[in-house]
Amino acid sequence: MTELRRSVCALDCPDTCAVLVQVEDGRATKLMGDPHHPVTRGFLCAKVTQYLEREYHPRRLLYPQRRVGPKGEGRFERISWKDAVAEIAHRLQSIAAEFGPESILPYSYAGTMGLLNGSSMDRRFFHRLGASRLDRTICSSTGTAALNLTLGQRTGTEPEQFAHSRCIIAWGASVLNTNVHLWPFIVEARRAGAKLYVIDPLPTKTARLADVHLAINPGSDAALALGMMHILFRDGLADREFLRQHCDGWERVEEDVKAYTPTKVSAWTGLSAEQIKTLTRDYATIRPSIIRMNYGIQRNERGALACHAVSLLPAVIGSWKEVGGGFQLSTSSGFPLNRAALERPELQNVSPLGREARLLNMAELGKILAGALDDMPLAPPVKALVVYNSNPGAIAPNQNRVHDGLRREDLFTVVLEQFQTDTARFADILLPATTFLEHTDLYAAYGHYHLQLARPALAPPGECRPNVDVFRDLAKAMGFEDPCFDDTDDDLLRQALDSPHPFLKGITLERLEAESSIRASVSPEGTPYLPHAGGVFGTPSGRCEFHPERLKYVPPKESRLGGQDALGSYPLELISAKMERGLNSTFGYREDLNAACGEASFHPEDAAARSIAPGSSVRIFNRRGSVRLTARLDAALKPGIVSIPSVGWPSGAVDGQGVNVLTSDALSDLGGGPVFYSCLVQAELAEP
Ligand SMILES: Nc1nc2c(c(=O)[nH]1)N[C@H]1C(S)=C(S)[C@@H](COP(=O)(O)OP(=O)(O)OC[C@H]3O[C@@H](n4cnc5c(=O)[nH]c(N)nc54)[C@H](O)[C@@H]3O)O[C@H]1N2
Ligand SMILES: Nc1nc2c(c(=O)[nH]1)N[C@H]1C(S)=C(S)[C@@H](COP(=O)(O)OP(=O)(O)OC[C@H]3O[C@@H](n4cnc5c(=O)[nH]c(N)nc54)[C@H](O)[C@@H]3O)O[C@H]1N2
Ligand SMILES: [Mo]
Repeated sequence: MTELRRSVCALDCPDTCAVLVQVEDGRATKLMGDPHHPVTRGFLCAKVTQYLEREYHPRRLLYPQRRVGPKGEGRFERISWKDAVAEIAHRLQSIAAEFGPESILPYSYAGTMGLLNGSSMDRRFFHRLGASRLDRTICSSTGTAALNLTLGQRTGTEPEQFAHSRCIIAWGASVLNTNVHLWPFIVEARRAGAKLYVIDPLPTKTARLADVHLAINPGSDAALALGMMHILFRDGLADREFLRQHCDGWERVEEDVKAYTPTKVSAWTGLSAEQIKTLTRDYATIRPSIIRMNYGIQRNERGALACHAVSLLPAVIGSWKEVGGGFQLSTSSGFPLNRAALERPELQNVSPLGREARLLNMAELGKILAGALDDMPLAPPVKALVVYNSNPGAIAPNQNRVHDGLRREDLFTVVLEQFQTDTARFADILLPATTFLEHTDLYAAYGHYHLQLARPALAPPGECRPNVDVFRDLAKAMGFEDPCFDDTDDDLLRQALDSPHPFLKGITLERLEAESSIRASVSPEGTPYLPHAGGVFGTPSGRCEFHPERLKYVPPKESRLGGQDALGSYPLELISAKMERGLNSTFGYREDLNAACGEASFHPEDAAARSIAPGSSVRIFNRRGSVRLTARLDAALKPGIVSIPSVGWPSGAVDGQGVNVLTSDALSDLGGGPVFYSCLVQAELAEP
């Protein structure tokens, strides 16, 4: 018997697709995009179309296991859930008693974007325990901090409106790789004559299909945005009425940007003065115009400055007023769910700590495990690490330092996973987790405004269990008696939906059950959402805020522009951006994917200077580490830049070294985010 079941893709992606699962005799045979969903529109991306291969993969983890043999070797023996839970509870209790509960650190990110399995029972558990809190910065915290400066919230133009745009700027956004469900709306706009600009140092697939590709120097976007403001104010292209009515601080910025002449900006960005002028005129005069900025722009030392500067442009030209105008980085603020009810931060008060626990930045995991943050000893040291929904052994910066930490014999590590990743290999106890097709969850989105519910479409294989169940059991085993540890999945769903905010008005579990996807009430039914048309902003002043004291461009230290002393030794800039067929490290069990991550692209000039030919084995290195890869040549690449797709599994690389051995664990200019794309390296032919 064949039937179609509904699910929602849980992968960390702006699109959060409505998925149809074709099930024959209990086994899924095909995944499809729901044709009725307004953003999914009947298709899935290259990765999720093939997700069933992952779902039924012979290397899925099926049973709880305990480490045998040395840490990191990846040898385990099967144990029962009962023993696993008892052992974890016992170890955490004794570590908390000896070193204090803050010596325990949870480490999780968005392996699933589901709210239940991502941030509910787990948070309750760690709050009640008094464990260190994790500052979840690895992806977007720099951009979030910048949007909070400008807009005071994360709202942006909905994807459906891009069809009405006539000038579209994809700024640090590789739409076809990372946000492919926006593309059909862009195609629709282009059919009606829209012009597409791509501002990206790399010649991505999206850039190659654009009307204009501006291959900007990494980390110089703020200079470009300030240069655009210079021209907009100078040439009478600014919407002074919008600025006067709805914005603060712009008068000083108008003065300050007089210094950002096209000639000066040209030197920083590597774009010609003519390109900068044409871009600016088109942006101001071909209307409606819109900016799709993605998080690629903020993974550098000047990321927040860039996001702040670019996110001001729609206010300068008044494009927030137009359907198909404005800006999108994130739509997260469209879902003001009751997260406090899900996470229960007040449980910290009844923990042995009796107060809010310290906050540790996940982008600094290597330093944390080494026991020192910026050379200040960490007290108490971290003695236990509980990892779920994340693979820091592959994705965290300065990987050698991270692996040194994970290898520590005195660190008790628990990993909840679907596969034996490069983090799981270091586990003391390894627990098998369900996939999104196998558990209940609720999904907000960061690239559209539709809230979705998924019930299990498939039975879990072996003894796989949802994170919610595991943390519920651990709470019991630790003797936590608060009734919130008895909450069922449906209790959690109802608590999350219990929000007084008008955006969620009328969205109940019953309605979600029946409709599975419901648009948040961000605007009246059938009308487009113009988040800032009326000049309402979530900032302290309630206005769009220009911060003149921050809007001063200086190139990143670790960049060719930064002129750092290292330049002599490390003259190439590495960008390890997302790949089409991967989703961070989630598909790293695939050999073809690791092979793709084992290729570095060079401009032919940079290759020739090093006697590198296509197919050469090369060593790419800096002070932090070294990787061995196969060279590719790409004449469309900007000279001075090396591109390596991210992120493979280090254990799947020819030399066991992932790209993140090269990346820095310095932090961005605001929000404590990582700086993956501020990375200088050198390359040479490898010994055969
Ligand atoms: N297929 C696929 N989809 C994904 C992911 C994936 O791994 N694969 N990852 C998901 C996740 S976690 C996220 S956060 C989103 C991210 O989605 P994006 O932000 O779109 O992804 P990135 O590849 O990090 O960056 C986008 C582009 O920014 C460019 N870039 C790098 N530095 C600069 C700079 O200084 N200035 C400018 N203007 N551009 C720069 C990169 O070359 C890249 O092409 O995508 C999600 N979707
Ligand atoms: N060099 C470089 N490094 C990067 C980036 C880059 O662009 N370049 N991007 C950065 C960014 S933007 C991000 S967001 C991070 C992403 O880093 P992570 O958040 O660590 O994402 P993934 O690598 O996809 O790993 C997610 C893991 O969660 C597991 N998982 C999925 N669902 C569940 C579940 O329900 N339960 C449990 N227990 N496990 C589950 C998956 O099997 C997978 O191994 O990487 C960062 N690292
Ligand atoms: Mo991300």
